[in-house]
Amino acid sequence: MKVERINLREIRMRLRAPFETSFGVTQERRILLVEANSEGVTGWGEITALESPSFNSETTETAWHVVSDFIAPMVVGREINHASDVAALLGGIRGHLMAKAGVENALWDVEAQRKEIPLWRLVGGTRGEIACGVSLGIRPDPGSLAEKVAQEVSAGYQRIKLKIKPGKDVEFVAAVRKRFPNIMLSVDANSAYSLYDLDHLRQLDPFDLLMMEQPLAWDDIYSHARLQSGIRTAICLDECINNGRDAETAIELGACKIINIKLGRVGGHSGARRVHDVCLERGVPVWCGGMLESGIGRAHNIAMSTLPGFSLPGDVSASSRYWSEDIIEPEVQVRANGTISAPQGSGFGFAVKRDLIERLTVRSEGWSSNVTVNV
Ligand code: OSB
Ligand code: MG
Repeated sequence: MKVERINLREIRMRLRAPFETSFGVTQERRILLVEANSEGVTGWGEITALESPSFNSETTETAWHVVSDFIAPMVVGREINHASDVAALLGGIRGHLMAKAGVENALWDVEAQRKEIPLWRLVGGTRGEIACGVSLGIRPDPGSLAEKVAQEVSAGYQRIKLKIKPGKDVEFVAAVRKRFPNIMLSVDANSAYSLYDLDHLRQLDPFDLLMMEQPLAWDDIYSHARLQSGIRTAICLDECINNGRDAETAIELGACKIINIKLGRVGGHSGARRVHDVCLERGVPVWCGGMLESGIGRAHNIAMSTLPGFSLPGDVSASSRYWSEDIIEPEVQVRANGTISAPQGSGFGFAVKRDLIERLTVRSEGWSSNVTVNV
């Protein structure tokens, strides 16, 4: 397929409620959307970088820069056989995996539409429905957190994840576990602890958590291996895993027992597939992480979650948990049993609400074969 045009835009979307993690509070998302055109077909991708470099080193602004000045000029006008070739094409750009993923995933959507098959089939998916969990932000007190958990459990979600940080951890987990002795429960610290906290983190062992996600530094696999050998709770790595090699390293060192795959963090569907394959071969369960995506990123997450190794519920939940109105239709809905069915249409399988997207757009730039168009 010839990549005739790439369009990059920034939209602003306000979350229905502020979301607090150990690194800060998010309410207003600045999301970059990538639109790719090839021979009459339009595909969409989302860049999942946050507004600040607090999850990983990318931001909305660095992604804008790298797509504008490097990725778009390398891709536009190219004839590519498969979206899976894009990663190699962009191999000279170090890092910036979220920026790359937005572009690569838009081309996956194009390729699936051209082949008139669902994206989830094109990426190698085998599951007709995926299992869903929720990620709950830090709350002021254990009681209100337990209330929120009650609401999500009755909505059918199969796994509840609690964000934690020092001072808002053991007591909060204890309150939730006391009220819900049998739910699948996990915690996510987003790198808020160090190895000095080993004895403290061990206090979470009695609560029968499915996992403890990324307790230590975002770029430190080795220390997670030291921690894992001292606690019973399974460690799940998120921030640390950027490619298949990282997954191999982490598994071989015993740094984790579970891995969370985020499309942006690993550079798109081809990178996700590699991490997935490494884990599947070694019997390590994976699940789909979330970055407070709009419907476009969510649709890609659903496609990825149909791969055979995604045996645990992901952070892929209903559009209405995040947005008063999502940018795709139908919006992503979760059934009463906590599942989402893989869409049957071609491409990522949802219609894009172009008018709404235009209204939410704050800046936009396009590249056509040999010309830059400012719009
Ligand atoms: O670490 O999984 C994370 C949100 C923003 C940044 C990092 C993370 C998260 C979440 C929310 O946990 C997942 C979601 O519901 O999209
Ligand atoms: Mg996480």
